Amino acid sequence: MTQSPGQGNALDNLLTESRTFPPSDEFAAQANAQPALYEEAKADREAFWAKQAERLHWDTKWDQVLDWSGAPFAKWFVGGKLNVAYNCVDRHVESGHGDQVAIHWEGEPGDSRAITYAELQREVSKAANALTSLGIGAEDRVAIYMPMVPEAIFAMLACARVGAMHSVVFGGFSAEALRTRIEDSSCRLVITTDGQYRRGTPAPLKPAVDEAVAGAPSVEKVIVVKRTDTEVAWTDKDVWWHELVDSQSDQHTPEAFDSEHPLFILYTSGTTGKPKGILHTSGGYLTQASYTHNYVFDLKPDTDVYWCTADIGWVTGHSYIVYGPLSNRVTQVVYEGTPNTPNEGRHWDIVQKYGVSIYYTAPTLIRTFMKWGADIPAKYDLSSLRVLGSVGEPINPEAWIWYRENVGGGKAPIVDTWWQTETGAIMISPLPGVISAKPGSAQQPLPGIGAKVVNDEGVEVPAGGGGYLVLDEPWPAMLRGIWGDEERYRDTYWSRFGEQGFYFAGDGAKYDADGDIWLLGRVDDVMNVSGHRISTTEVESALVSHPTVAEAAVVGASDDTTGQGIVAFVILRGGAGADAGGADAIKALRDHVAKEIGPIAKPRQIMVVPELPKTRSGKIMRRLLRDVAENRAVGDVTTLADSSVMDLISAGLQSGK
Ligand code: 6R9
Repeated sequence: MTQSPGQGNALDNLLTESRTFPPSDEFAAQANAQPALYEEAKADREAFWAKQAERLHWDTKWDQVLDWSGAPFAKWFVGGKLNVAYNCVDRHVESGHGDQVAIHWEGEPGDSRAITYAELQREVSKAANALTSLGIGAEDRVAIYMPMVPEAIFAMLACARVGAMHSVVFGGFSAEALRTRIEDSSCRLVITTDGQYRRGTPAPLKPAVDEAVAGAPSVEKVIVVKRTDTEVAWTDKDVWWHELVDSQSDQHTPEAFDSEHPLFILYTSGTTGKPKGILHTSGGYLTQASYTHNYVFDLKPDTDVYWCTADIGWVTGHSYIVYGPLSNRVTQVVYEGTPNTPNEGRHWDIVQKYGVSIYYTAPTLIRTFMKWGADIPAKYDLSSLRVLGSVGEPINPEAWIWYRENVGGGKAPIVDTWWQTETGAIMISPLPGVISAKPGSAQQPLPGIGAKVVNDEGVEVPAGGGGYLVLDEPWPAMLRGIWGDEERYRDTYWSRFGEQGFYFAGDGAKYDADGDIWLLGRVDDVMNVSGHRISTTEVESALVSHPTVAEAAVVGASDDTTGQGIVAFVILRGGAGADAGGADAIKALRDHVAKEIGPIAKPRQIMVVPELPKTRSGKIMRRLLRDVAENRAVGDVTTLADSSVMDLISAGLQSGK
């Protein structure tokens, strides 16, 4: 079901925002990005991207920048060969930066480790040798299910080094979610830890792997990193990381792979229950990750300390912790834990400790910091911060201003970066030092990127108009498909505006009077909870798999902290018993969803209803349920098969049933 774009009252406030924050002369003078970059890209897009690809080391140069003859399947830097891990590690050692810290790793309990590029090279080489010793090589799939420990990054780079594809599964996902992802891409190997620190206490992780692997026959081995020293059950597939990897040689010669060699699969929610395995390849992906990281964050590799707070289980962790930053020889902080352990000042303590100068996070966390109070960051020296970033969902102007004032000292430029798992790298964002920032707007496509807001017919809307966000030119880091499902790739992204050949992003958007782009949230049945994509169907399937539930409908309702909150409407089965709608039963349903998908998918609220509003063709009208969930008067009910259903629902909810 499609909502009309631009819905939602919180977003109306967004669009009345008119403040702008021009860059200081001082910042502009030293910025990596200059206004000419836009001109250059416009003059010759392919030449522009070829120039960006020169940022990398190629063993064999490409002979064609873009081959779009098989659209919508792109090939970038055709004929080129490179090794992605060599580009992120070895070449920095070879250029004399082996002693530079690549990763300041900060464990949640307070342990820490500084890893230089020379050490990173040794660790990745050992891990690559370990993979080879297990027979893992080009195009094999490796699932990585780990917390934010250094070995997670070593593992990703080791896969890239031997040409295997990693499929990182967020450590907060359930055993069942892990199993379906392992199965979908037939992973041969899983890399995990015994446990993970969560809010100050070790929680087991390996049991979920045991459960998943028991139902996933493709898995031959499981490598286990000892992190929490939690006792774990052992199977004959298991091998300790420290036993397997530590004994390997720290010398490894990287092989050059084709520019279009697959690099990774990352699963993301779509509009059906089954997550999509988004496929990314090597040369184009790394080019755009590197280019955007350099210009959007104004990275100065010799002096900056960069920190992206994402988890490697999400695309932001892939492109802006691992591939973009390391290809640019960053010095970065990687933090293992939660922002309020041991207290709500933990992030600011880390900024102060390492002198973080670039900080990239999500609006949901900024709003949480707001709730905790400005007095917390005020206790720390945050004067090292010079660029702030935001990603994952629209940032409301209040949060933007709070971020600028209380974290950025009233002067650090904020980059609001719009992109997706599918786009692989940032697509729309102001360039710091060039563009006057506008709170709440991602503003302009980056040089080299084509993005537009169009109406239902695919015609670009005028300034002030709203519609759908589309990408009208292929881009280097674009997905190369959905794993094992070519048809779904075409259907999901390329059929909506097939005639025009536009990529349909699934987001509503609007131009303001200046022609700047404002993102308005998803227009499909994908919710955005704390920046995480979760489909309504996924949660619905989890609910109806519980024996007491007959039918379920799920909507994303606006939420002050998490952007959207999951609200479920359920019809109970006839024989479910008198207590099935009681508090305990509701809790059991929430826990059931957590078990099926993961705690992030737990509904904020579950309402038991006698009926669901449906059209004559049987489609659930989520728009009406959203009205109920957001405490609004219920909108137009004329297309309902039975228009009295909404009265029934409202009456039932009022009487507390
Ligand atoms: C990188 C990432 C993608 C969806 C996207 C959109 C939303 C991301 C945004 C934003 C407004 C921003 N989104 N960044 N909306 N402003 N700056 O988040 O990837 O997890 O695939 O989510 O997130 O709705 O379509 P992913």
